[in-house]
Amino acid sequence: MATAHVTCPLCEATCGLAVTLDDSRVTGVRGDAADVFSGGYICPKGASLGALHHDPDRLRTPLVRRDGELVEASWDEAFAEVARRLPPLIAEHGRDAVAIYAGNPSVHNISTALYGPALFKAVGTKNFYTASTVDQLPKHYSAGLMFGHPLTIPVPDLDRTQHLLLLGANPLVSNGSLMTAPDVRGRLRGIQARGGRIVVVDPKRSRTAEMADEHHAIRPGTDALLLFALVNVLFTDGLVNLGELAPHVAGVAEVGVLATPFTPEAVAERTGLAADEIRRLARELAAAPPAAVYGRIGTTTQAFGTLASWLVDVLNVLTGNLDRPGGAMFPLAAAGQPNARPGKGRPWKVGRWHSRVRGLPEAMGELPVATLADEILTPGEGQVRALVTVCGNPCLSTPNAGRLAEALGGLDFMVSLDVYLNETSRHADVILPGPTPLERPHYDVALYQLAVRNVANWTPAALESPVPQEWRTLLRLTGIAAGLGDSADVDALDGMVAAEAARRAGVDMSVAGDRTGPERIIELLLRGGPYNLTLADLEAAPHGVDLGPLAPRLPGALSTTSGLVELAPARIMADVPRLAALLGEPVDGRLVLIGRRQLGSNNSWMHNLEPLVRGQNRCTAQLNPADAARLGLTDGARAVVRSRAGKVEIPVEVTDAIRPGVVSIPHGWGHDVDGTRAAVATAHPGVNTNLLADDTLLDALSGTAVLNGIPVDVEPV
Ligand SMILES: Nc1nc2c(c(=O)[nH]1)N[C@H]1C(S)=C(S)[C@@H](COP(=O)(O)OP(=O)(O)OC[C@H]3O[C@@H](n4cnc5c(=O)[nH]c(N)nc54)[C@H](O)[C@@H]3O)O[C@H]1N2
Ligand SMILES: Nc1nc2c(c(=O)[nH]1)N[C@H]1C(S)=C(S)[C@@H](COP(=O)(O)OP(=O)(O)OC[C@H]3O[C@@H](n4cnc5c(=O)[nH]c(N)nc54)[C@H](O)[C@@H]3O)O[C@H]1N2
Ligand code: SF4
Ligand SMILES: [Mo]
Repeated sequence: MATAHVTCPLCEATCGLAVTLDDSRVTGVRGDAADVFSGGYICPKGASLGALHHDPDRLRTPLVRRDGELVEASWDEAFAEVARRLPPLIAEHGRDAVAIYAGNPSVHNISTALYGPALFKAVGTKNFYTASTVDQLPKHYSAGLMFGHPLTIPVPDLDRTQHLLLLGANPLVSNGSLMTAPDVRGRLRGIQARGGRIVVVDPKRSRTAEMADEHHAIRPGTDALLLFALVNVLFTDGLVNLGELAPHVAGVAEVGVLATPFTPEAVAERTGLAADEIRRLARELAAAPPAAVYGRIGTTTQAFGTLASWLVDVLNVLTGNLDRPGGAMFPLAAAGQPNARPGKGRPWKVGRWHSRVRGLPEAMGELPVATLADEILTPGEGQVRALVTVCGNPCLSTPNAGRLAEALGGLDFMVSLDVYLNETSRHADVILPGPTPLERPHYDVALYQLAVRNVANWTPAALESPVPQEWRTLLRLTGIAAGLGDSADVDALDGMVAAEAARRAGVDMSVAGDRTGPERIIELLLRGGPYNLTLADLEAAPHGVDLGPLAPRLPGALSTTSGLVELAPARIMADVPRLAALLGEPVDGRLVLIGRRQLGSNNSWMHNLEPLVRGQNRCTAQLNPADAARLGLTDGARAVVRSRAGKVEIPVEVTDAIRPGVVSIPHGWGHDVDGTRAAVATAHPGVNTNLLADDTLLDALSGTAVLNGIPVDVEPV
């Protein structure tokens, strides 16, 4: 029996787990009590790492389509097939004819995080899409314009704050997002134990709302109005107090002018919150030393996602809470953090190109995934004819999923890097699987940049992998896309990726000695990082290295041209009239659809693990008793839910936890399609809520899909 100490790569919390192994069998997974960050915390998903590792349906060989069927093939055959089909397609139709979609796990996977960019660059397409445009892009957008870099995102200093105003997030279930914080429940209890308050704004009395001191059931999609009203009160009541931030901030007066029409009275009906409650929330926020405002997916995937994301940090600034202990602070990760060295003052640019069909602007090098189907289905110069998916399941996770499935069915060629034959990869001509989390090394390059405490933890692979590490697969594809054929020298390409990493980190390649692959890159990033750490230091610390609580970082973390926090960026100000226009409009009574997460789900892809799906069907439409009665629906009855984009049939769950006027359906379900290989998931299919999500509804600035606040009609089947 051996015990491996690993960092769980499944969600953003980065828990340390102790995995017991009997040869290559996983016999147990526990929280690692000695982990410097998570201290023994574990959730049901982490506990299922063994089930994931041993899942008989997980792919262990490539699949290649022959005569219409996906059949097992050798790695050489699979790469040969890509080399036979992709380069001629690029030669004939150009690089933009190949689209790429990178999904959520590509951020949690060291291979795709470090080597994905090489492939994306070699393909060189403008049709680059990721899950960010169904997720957090509005936050990158507002942070990029306010602080100078889209990854300069402040996180609530959970362990020291005395007042947390949390909107559109349910970290007790999601375990935190854009806020890496293992054991959120423990950390929130800590706030209450030291006499602080937690205020939750959510159309649903979520688990987080249940433990909070106060819950406000807002009408979906109206957070920007509420936040603006809080700003309005700070100005009218003379509560704006930047404190030590004052010399570092521009645009305060402009924000005050913009906030004028958004009085508590003006937003009360639409938000569903009483004006005097809104006033009280603003006053209590201003009075609490220190406080943090935090918004997540309920505030980003909505029609005013960027405005809401911006206003969250406007409030943090106006109350003097940005960059102070207990407020909203900037982490300083040990490796790979672009803002670790004082800013270069190059303004962050958006809208450098636009999508062909709908003219939607690029941000962070990507286009809104809500328009991927348009680009595939609309003929003409520049039409997308091939697709590469990397750790993504857009057929379940992106809006108007029915139309996307139709589009994928008509592609000339598709490659999926995926560990399952699922709703998306079933459309591929070649599927290339990767190792399980236990068969690969891990270092969380992305998420330590968003952690509520500065930590670093290296995980070596616990088990040998029967399939190539995905960085090698990515580099073989990079070779094909770069015109080097299917047997390019992977080690030479690895050297080129490392050289680029060394250049960016400002260190000499030789400091990494004879290391190769991700180990070499992490070594380079650590050596170029702010703590003078080496990979050997981390190898000697299997439970992680604690680098201390977050420390103030202004003005050094800023990279705006002015060197200041830009509180009133022109692009964002230009979108305020769209929000103000709502103030004059009557509120209609139509039901709106929102989403929710569940402890045992990981977006769309861990439903093939028996321990996570057993028990009652969790894919239900939650309705308030008043709405259910009006519609003639009872608990357990089947309903038809219809939107502009599509319809689904789904069992109803009547609960007073949900606000009247709102329907909640979780995403990631809908495993009832042909041609997949996932017996357990197929037996627990649920329905695909993204058949309802409307691909024409976007946050105007960032192009992020509206997944919360979709107008729907509900009736009994
Ligand atoms: N309606 C609605 N839709 C939503 C959301 C919502 O709240 N409501 N949330 C959105 C959000 S926040 C997100 S992040 C997206 C997620 O959207 P996606 O990223 O498209 O979906 P996932 O379900 O995370 O799919 C991950 C895929 O990666 C594969 N995979 C897992 N691990 C590995 C690996 O190590 N290597 C490889 N090669 N593949 C792997 C899985 O088999 C699966 O196919 O969904 C979004 N969609
Ligand atoms: N167990 C589990 N954990 C996960 C995931 C998972 O699928 N399962 N997915 C991971 C991913 S990819 C992400 S991005 C994170 C997301 O992490 P969170 O942002 O915490 O996501 P949710 O748990 O969906 O919580 C969103 C909350 O927003 C509320 N909401 C909906 N619409 C609105 C609105 O208009 N305004 C307000 N104020 N609230 C609204 C919903 O009712 C819900 O309670 O979770 C991650 N963690
Ligand atoms: S909370 Fe996230 S990181 Fe922690 S065990 Fe669960 S899935 Fe893994
Ligand atoms: Mo996400």
